[in-house]
Amino acid sequence: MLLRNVFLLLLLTVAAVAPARADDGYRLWLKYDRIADAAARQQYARSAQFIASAGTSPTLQAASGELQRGLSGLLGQAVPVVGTAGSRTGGVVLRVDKQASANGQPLKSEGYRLFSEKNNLVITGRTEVAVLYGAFALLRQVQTRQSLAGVNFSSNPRIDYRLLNHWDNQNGTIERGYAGSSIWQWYQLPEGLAPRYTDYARANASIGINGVVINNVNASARYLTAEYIGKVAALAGVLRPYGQRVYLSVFWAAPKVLGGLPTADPLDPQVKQWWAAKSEELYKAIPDFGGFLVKANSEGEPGPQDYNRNHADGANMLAQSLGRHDGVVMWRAFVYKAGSGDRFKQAYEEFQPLDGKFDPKVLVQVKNGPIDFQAREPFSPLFGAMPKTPLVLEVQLTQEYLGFATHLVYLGPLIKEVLEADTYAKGAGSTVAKVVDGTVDQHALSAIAGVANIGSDRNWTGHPVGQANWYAFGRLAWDHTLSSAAIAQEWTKMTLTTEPAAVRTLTDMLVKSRNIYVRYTTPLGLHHIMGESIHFGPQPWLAKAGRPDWTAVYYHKADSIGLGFDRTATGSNALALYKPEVQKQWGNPQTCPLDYLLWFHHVGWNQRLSTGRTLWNELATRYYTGADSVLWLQKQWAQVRPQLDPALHADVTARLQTQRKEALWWRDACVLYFQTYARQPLPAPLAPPTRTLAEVKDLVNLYQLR
Ligand code: GCW
Repeated sequence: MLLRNVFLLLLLTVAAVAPARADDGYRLWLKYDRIADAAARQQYARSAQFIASAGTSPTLQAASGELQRGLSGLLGQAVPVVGTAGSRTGGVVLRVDKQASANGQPLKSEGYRLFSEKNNLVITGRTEVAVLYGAFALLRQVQTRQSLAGVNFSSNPRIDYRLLNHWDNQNGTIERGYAGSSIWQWYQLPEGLAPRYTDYARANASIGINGVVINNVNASARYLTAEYIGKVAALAGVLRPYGQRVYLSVFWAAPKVLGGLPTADPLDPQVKQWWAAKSEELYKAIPDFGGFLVKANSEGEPGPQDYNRNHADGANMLAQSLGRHDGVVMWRAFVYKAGSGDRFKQAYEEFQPLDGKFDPKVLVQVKNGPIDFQAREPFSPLFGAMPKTPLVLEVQLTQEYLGFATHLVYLGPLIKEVLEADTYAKGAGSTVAKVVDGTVDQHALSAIAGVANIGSDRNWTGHPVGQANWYAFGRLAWDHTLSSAAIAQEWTKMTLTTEPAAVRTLTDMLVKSRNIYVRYTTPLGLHHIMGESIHFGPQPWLAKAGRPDWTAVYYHKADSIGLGFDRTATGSNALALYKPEVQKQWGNPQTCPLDYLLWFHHVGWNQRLSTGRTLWNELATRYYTGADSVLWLQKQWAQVRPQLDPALHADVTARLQTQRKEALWWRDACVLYFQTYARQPLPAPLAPPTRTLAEVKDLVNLYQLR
């Protein structure tokens, strides 16, 4: 017995001094490793001697459980959960208070407030989920090493529906997924509930995500079968305590495929009835079911237009099928028809005329830019042009066009750029953020969606920095006024290190990474010049594809005179879709910001730009400096090695090597190809690529071998 105790004691001592196990990234930013600085630990411990939570509901248990796990880990000592504080002080008190307010205003149902009361730290909100969010806010405070003394702050979400869209297929694959296969294990559901689901829910709750569309917008009808509804209900049961509702992407022709009806015409009474019955069935199994996401008449998907109906006919019928239930329909505006002019304009042409025709339960979901998630796009002209319709902003977290899971690209700046873009819909300051959060047009509904970058990889996102994109999306969805740099710093401290110099270096890398990517792939407003089947590589010479607007030449329009797509009045005039103030900013090639230049103008090769260089020289310079900036990223990353987990550090080191190789590939492909039009040498001091255009083209051919 004695021996056993000694052995146990020994084991515990070893565990206490042993270095943390290799960091496999699974814990994401919810790392609760013991704070190294003993004085800091003691300081925090004084305010966290216990957690008082009288609630026994799953949500309150999730909140107190998370606090216990987090604080115990961070402080290196057990923090007990007690029922009520009683006369105790020096602890954290969870309190659901239907009257909770902050700064004289009632909190929103998900908003929380942290404040000190009788030497306790109170986390309050009007709902349990609000308290859960507050618990995560408190942990973030400690994880980022901010003081708890005299804490007094509150936070309300600015956007109501904050959703992840999974493009996950029923067979476990993920469309545009680069981090393994789907985390949903359909064959094990509904009986088998992987612990990973709970960790996923925790991660989402920690950043305020409150809805999950679990399947691909290119949807299978199978999710609407009784069998799958049971499976989805089981998942919903895991997510519910964490404040997340499930939604389904639906296959428009489901009434035919599953219901055996001869049509899927939204105005057909039988079709209406089929959907109404299906919604009823869903709500019976999932009382808080969120609703539907629909990709219709887009990229070959069926839709109401197959029956000469329009998007509003389809969306409204579906919204009405929800009946008295509290659900919504998010109808995607990602549409483009073959052969009808500039693709830039097509979503606008189809959707803008429908403004005012949608049911109040319908939101129209618009991608951030007019084409398709390119590394940089001007904001979609639909923002600011549909005042009567709540619009969902859709951004892509999975890096389909931003280097998959091998390129280090932090998307905070991209998302912020869109949110801050001014549509001038109701005068200056009508930013996309304010259109989306409903303040410009006083909408009752507001929503934002991020296409998830999550898969079965142990670290969830493949590239460790991909986690920062999931994180940043959630933080911005909650509060779009946060700065992308502040979020990067927060994530770095919670996930990688709190050592100040390393935090500075890493934050700087993250903040600059997206512009670096743009420079070596699509500088100056080039877009859609990636490979046909290899969206991470270059193929600017691509001239033939399934449709003209899937080629690269359609977009860059290189010729002997110059480069770029003229979208002014002398060209497609897509610019006219924007408000006059925006047209003024982008309409003149002399004053158009260089980031958008080739989006709107066909510019002569020898045209002098605001940098003092000619277009050709500036283009070449950007490709070269962009590719060389990857060397800078590598150098910065090497510097922080002592502060990071060795396995994680080595992982990113290898990915950066791939990134450098692929940046050179982009540089050489684009410079050599565009040079055949510019017909001039590279400006000094740039040295010509050591490979020929034919050799670079061959690289793509190899990717196309089966
Ligand atoms: O970017 C394109 C992708 C498709 C995707 C489509 C969409 C889900 O290449 O894979 O399909 O957008 O957003 O619907």
